[in-house]
Formats: sequence, C-alpha cells, structure tokens
Amino acid sequence: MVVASMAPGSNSRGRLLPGIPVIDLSLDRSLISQLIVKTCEEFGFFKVINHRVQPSVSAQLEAAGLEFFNLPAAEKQRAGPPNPLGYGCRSIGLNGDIGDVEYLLLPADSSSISKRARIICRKDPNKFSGSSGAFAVSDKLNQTFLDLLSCKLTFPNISVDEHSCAVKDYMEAIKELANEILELIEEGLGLGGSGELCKLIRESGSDSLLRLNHYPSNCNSNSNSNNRKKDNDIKSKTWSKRKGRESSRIGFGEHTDPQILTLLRSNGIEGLQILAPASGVLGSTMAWVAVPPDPTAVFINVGDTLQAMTNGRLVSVRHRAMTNSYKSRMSMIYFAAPDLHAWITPLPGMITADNPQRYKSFTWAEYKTAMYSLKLGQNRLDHFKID
Ligand code: GA4
Repeated sequence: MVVASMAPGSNSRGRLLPGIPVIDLSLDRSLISQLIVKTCEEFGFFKVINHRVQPSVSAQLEAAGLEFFNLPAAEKQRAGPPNPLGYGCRSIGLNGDIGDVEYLLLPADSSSISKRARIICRKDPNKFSGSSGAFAVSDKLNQTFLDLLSCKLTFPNISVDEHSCAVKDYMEAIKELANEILELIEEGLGLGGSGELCKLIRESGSDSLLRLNHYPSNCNSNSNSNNRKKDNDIKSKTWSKRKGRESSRIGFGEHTDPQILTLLRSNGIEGLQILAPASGVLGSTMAWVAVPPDPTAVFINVGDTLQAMTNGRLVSVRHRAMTNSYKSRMSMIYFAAPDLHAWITPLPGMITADNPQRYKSFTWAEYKTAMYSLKLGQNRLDHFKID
C-alpha cells in the first residue's frame, strides 16, 4: 500500500522491523484520514512524507542548532540550567533522570520569540558579531536565556536579518503541519470539521514547545567543537574495529509524550525507537522497534492528552532515543500543547456503552504538575484513571 506502507528496515540494536507506517500527505484526504486514525489506534506513531515543511527551513534550524551545540560548554550553560526551559545537559526533568543528551527547550510561540529577537537586535546589532562567531554574552548576563537563544538561533550566521529567522520559520511550518494532521485525525474519528483539536493548539496561550536534542557522538559535553571534532575523527577511524563490541547507550529514556501531538524531524542518524507490537500485529508481544532515520520525513507521536481525549482509542506511544557512538544525532521536536487552563475531556462520541469514560477530566496545568512530580518513564495517565 502506498498511502500507509510498512517501510522495511532493520537495526542491530532494535529488532527486525515489520515496518513503520508511512502516510503520504499528497494522496486522497478521506483515505489518509482513516489510515492515520488506524495507525494511531495500533501504534500511536507514523511517518509523514510529502508534507509542506520545506527542506531548506528544516536545514536552517538544524544548522542553527548545531552551531549552538558546538559552542563551548561554558557559553551554552549561560542558557541553563533548564527551568524547565533553556539549555540542559544530561539531566532530564526534575526527578533525577539522566541521559546522554544535551538539549534546548524553547516555548513555541514564534511571535514572542521573533519580537524579542527583533527588539534586542535593533538595540545593538553589533553585539552579535563576536569574532569567534559566538554571540557576545559578557554584558548580557541579566537577559533571560530566551533572549540569548532567540538571537543565536534566529541569526545563526550573525547576519541581522529579521526575516530569516530559523526558529520562527520552522515553527510556523511545523505548526501548520500539526494543524493539518489534527484536522485529518478529527475527520478520521468522524468528527468532521469541528476543529476542536486544532483550536486547542492554535489558541494564542498555547503551551507548545520546541525541543532540540543533540546526542553527541562522544558524549563529552564539556569538550569544545574542536575537541569534539578531533574526538569524532579518532572515533570514526577506530569505529570499524570496535563496531562489533559497541553497545548503544540511552540518550533519552523511555517515556510517552504528555502533550497532544509530537512532530519530530531528525538528521539521518538512527537512534529513535518505539515500543510496538513486535510482529506488527495488534496484541502480539511488545518490543523495541528501531525507526530508520529519514531527514526528509516528519515522525508523528500521539501524546497522552490525545489518548485521554479519545478515551483511550488513540494510544500515546512509548519511545526512547539511543545514542550512536560514531555520529552525532540531532532531532527537532515540536510538542503541540493546549493553553494551561484548557480542559482535557473526551471528544464527542468517544464515550460509549462498550468504552465508558476511562480518565477524569483535567486541565493541562494539572497534568503538567503531575508530570513534573513523576520520573520520565512513569505512566502519568494512570494517575487520572477512573477505577
Ligand atoms: C517528555 C516530552 C518533552 O520532551 C518534555 C519532557 C519534560 C522535560 O524534559 O522537561 C519531562 C518529560 C517530557 C515528561 C516527564 C517529566 C517532564 C521530563 C520529565 C522527567 C519537554 C515534556 O513536556 O515532557
């Protein structure tokens, strides 16, 4: 099947894949809406191709992100520690979870990001033309991490052009794709054009996030880019000899995403794994399945909130990221979330005699409080179950 095909693939660290569902967005709308719902019921995960996020827009953000992660550790740490937004290294969340990852967590409200960047850069554009290529931070310590990040990421090559904004462009494009997928999900669920899901993430107070995860090949977050390059060269020379013995490490431990929908784009390095029925058949034993990388595609996860809103019909997929010791991986992840005050209740038609209400209604703020009180791998929705 072309529309939702099972792309074959295998991975030494995951099991042999029956396939990852692929949705071709250029095909017939009524067909793909049904297939999306089917794959969300079975896996909570799929890959979209022929989407409208331009490769140049993704490449621009990837380059800006890598430029940031290649800065010396001390400079990156000026944008941390995460609270929970900002730059973080190894430490995930508030309850002691650790991974071989460094990351940036940003609010996904592009208007506030670009507005801030424009104001700062208009004040003194020369501040961003340090000879090292890194932004000048000495007199900016009193600014928030967002000011630093938005300038760095907005103007990666220090050319002050408010129209070429890596974060803003990517955010707009990925948000549009999130809307399109949510519309298709609504249609597939038989909710027609109610727009209820899209409205939730479109509200101006939406709590959506953009996360850049960088899994360095040598995982030495204190090394600067030159050292890292040297280390990478050494690693790649010795890799062929060591390949057989090398075991991958956890970059980002297993978890489900709390939000409504997650849209992930990564470079061409493997690492993402999902927990899925091993043989691809519902009800078979669950196993970790390696997702073959595809930088041209966007991978979509159902989040906990969408599982609750569909009363368990669509499933929030458990996933994790493994590190790869010979090449660094970078993923750009958009988490579509509602306003903090939004009520998460079942969508029309989701409660039936056969499927009575499974979860209590909650606000997104209540869910966030629960999620930050738990460890990464814990099941948060269980805390809202109706017994
Ligand atoms: C998982 C999905 C997103 O990356 C994230 C993560 C958040 C964080 O890194 O601050 C959490 C994690 C995520 C769920 C449980 C809590 C919160 C770390 C953690 C241990 C930004 C999110 O929204 O939830």
